[in-house]
Amino acid sequence: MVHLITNKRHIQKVFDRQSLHILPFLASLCTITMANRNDKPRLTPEFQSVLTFLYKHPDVTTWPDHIPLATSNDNILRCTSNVIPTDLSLPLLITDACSNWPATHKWSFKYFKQTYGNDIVLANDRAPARRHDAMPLTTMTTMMPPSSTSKHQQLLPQRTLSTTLSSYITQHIASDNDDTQFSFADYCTRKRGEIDTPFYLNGWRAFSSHPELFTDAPCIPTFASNLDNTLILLEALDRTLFPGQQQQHQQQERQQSWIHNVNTSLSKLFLGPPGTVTRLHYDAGSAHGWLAQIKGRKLFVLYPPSATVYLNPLKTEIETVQSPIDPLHPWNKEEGEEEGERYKKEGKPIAVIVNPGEAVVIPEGWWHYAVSLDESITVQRNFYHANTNAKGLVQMVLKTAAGLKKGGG
Ligand SMILES: O=C(O)CCC(=O)C(=O)O
Repeated sequence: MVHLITNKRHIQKVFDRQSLHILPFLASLCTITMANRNDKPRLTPEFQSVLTFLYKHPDVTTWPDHIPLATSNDNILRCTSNVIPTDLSLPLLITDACSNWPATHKWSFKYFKQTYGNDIVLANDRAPARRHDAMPLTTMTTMMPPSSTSKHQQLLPQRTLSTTLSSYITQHIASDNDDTQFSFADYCTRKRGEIDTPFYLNGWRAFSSHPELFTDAPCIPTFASNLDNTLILLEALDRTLFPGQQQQHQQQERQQSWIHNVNTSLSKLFLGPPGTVTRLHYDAGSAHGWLAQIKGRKLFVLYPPSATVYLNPLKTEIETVQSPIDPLHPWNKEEGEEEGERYKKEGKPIAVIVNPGEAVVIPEGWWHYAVSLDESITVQRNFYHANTNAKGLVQMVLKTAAGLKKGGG
C-alpha cells in the first residue's frame, strides 16, 4: 500500500483538508435521509427500546438481570487517574478522570451556542450510520443472521439534520439557555406525548476546528498519559516514510502538518438530549477509546472481543463492525430463559453508568453501546498504544491516504 503514497505533500494535503472526516465518506455509502421541518415524529427501534427500558427502570437503580451491572474488578477496573494499568486487558472506569478539567465548569449548551453557534453541524437520529438501515428488505433478509430478531429488521434510514450549532441546541436541548440539567423524565414530560427520536450530535470534530478547546479538556489527560502514544507513533511513522526530511527547521512545519491533523481528528465531542443512542459496535482501526462525561450520565454496555461470534456482526457493514443486538432487549420474550442464559454466558455483557467527572476506557475490540440518561456532553478520543495496537494506526493512516489518493482526494 505504501507505493500508492508518492510524497509527503500528498499526505499533508489529504489530512490538511481534514479528509479523515467520516461523514461525507459515509454519506456516499449509505442512503442518508436529510431531516426536514415537516417530518412526523418517529420512533427508531433502539429509541423505542430505551423508552421501554426506562419506563421499567426509571431511576436506573433497579436493574434487569440480563445486563449485569459492573460491580467488581473482575469485569471492569475502577481506578483513579494516577493508578492506571497499562496492559489494557479490561475496560477501566476512572472515577476522577475529568472532574478538575476547566470544561466541567465552563462548558454548557449555552456556552457552546454563544461561542460556536455559527458552526454547521450534522446530527443524526440513528448512530452510528449503517448501510443496513437503508437496505431493501429482500437483500437484508439474506444478509441477516437467522438468530436476529424481527425488530432489528426494520427498514428505517438514518435521518440527518444539517444545521447551525445554535439552532440544533435551541431546538433539541431543553437547557439551551441555562445551566440546569434535564433528565430523561424531564424530557418526556416536556414533550407531552410528542416523543420523537432525539437527534444526536455525535462525533462533532470540534477540536479540529477549535483547538483552543484542548485547554478546557486536555488531548492527553493524566489518566491517558501512559496509554496514549499516538503522537510519538505518528512522528515515528513520519520519519520512516520520509527519511532525510527531519531537519530542525522542519519541526515547526511538522507541528502544523498531517501528524497534528490526524492526532487532533481523533478527539471529538458528543452532545445531545437524554435518550440518544450509540448502537452496538467496536471502534474501527483497532483503536482504543476513552469517553469522559463533562455533563450528564451515560449508560454503557460493554462486551469482550470474545463475544464477537455471538453478537453476529452485520455483514452489510464493511468499514465498521456493528451488531444488530440491542443490549437493552437482547432477545425476544418468546425465545425464553434459555436464550437469556446463553446470552449472559457467551456475550458476557457488563453495564456501567458513567457519571459526570468520570471516564470509561474501552480497549481495542471491546464492543460497546451507549445511551444518555440526561442531557449530555461527552469528550471522546481514540488512541494508540505502542505495546498493543500501534499497527492499527499505521494501517489506518496508510489506508486513508491511499484510498483518498485513489479516489482523487
Ligand atoms: O457516547 C457515545 O454515544 C458513544 C460513542 C462511541 O461509542 C464511540 O465513539 O465509539
